[in-house]
Amino acid sequence: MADALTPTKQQKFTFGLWTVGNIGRDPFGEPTRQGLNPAQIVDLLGQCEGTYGVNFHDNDLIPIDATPAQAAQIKKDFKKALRDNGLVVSMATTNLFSDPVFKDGAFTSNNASIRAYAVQKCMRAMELGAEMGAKMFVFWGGREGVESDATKCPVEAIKRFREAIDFLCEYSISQKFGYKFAFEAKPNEPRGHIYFAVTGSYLALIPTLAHPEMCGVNPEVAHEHMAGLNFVHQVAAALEQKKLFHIDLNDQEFGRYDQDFRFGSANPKHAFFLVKLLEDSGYSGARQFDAHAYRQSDYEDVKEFARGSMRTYMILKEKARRWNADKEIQGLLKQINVEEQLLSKLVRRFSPGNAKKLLNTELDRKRLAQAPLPYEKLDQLTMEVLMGIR
Ligand code: GCO
Ligand code: MN
Ligand code: MN
Repeated sequence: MADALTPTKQQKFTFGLWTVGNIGRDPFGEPTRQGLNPAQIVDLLGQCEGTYGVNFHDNDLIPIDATPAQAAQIKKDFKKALRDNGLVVSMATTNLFSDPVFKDGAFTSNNASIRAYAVQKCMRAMELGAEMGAKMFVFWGGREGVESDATKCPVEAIKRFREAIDFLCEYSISQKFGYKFAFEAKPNEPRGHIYFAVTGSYLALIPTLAHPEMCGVNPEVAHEHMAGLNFVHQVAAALEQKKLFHIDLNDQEFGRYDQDFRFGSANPKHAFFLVKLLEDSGYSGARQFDAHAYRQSDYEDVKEFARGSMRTYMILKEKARRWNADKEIQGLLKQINVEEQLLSKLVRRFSPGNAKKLLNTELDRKRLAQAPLPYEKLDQLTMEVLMGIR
């Protein structure tokens, strides 16, 4: 029976072909699951109620060395599976990291021909994505980095990256693809050091691009946690600049390798504040689960992974609703947000008159420091909402 915890299309929950299609390979071990083809992955997602869409890297759909006839057949089967399962393609991206040609980067490679090949590969991936209906294009520069700074100039790398993106923005406009670009940061893995290590790096780059209006970010929980950061604050920075175009939801223990755990499974408290932020802000983009099931899982369990990702989001959404409706919590929020109309007006905008008035205002720091801040109580009530007894 549908209730507040039943995932709906309204949340735009999506999965990459590479997520539920992950075969359980890791740097130390062989695959533990048989590979599924793209149409089979779409069928699997179709069995997970509430899924809205599916995303892909060019080569998740069409292998890099497929013949034109093979490509045509794969696309046909994939489109049929999308129709049969009522799913859309909400985002597309380019694999600029798997092939050996990208071993030292794509847009930032030291080799001009490799940089040109990377741009060309993106142009083709954009066309493929557009054919499938995607309007969002993600850039994750997995190989854009170094192991040693002896090997590449980090300033030059930024310039090369910008040049590629400016070119591709123009290409999208000229082809009328209607794409928005979303940049995804990660501090390391698979490179020792990756450029544009955190979402803030891209937020700083975007205003320097030729088409900043087309460009935003695709922050991922695990990536900012790998950098030891508070993910919620990174997302808030993007939201505040109207640059949250897409989001990758998963989870990650701090200080570990890139774990890609099921959303909310490692840090439910952070996940709660994230969902609350997304819901309170009215974020309307896709919510992609960029994670994969444990290596031990079979495909039945992979479905549980996908369903669990959406269900956890819905549960946290319901918790956020409860938190917002909780009278005691709201009372505390009122108490800690001390309003002072005249002073707020004074500091809202500089003028010589306001500056003078402010300098002449008596503000008693000892009295101000005494205002109570019952944050222990507020956090405990939050935890009680989260732990399910409130
Ligand atoms: C990772 C990344 C990728 C990207 C994907 C889409 O750590 O492997 O998160 O999964 O999200 O390449 O850009
Ligand atoms: Mn990742
Ligand atoms: Mn990701």
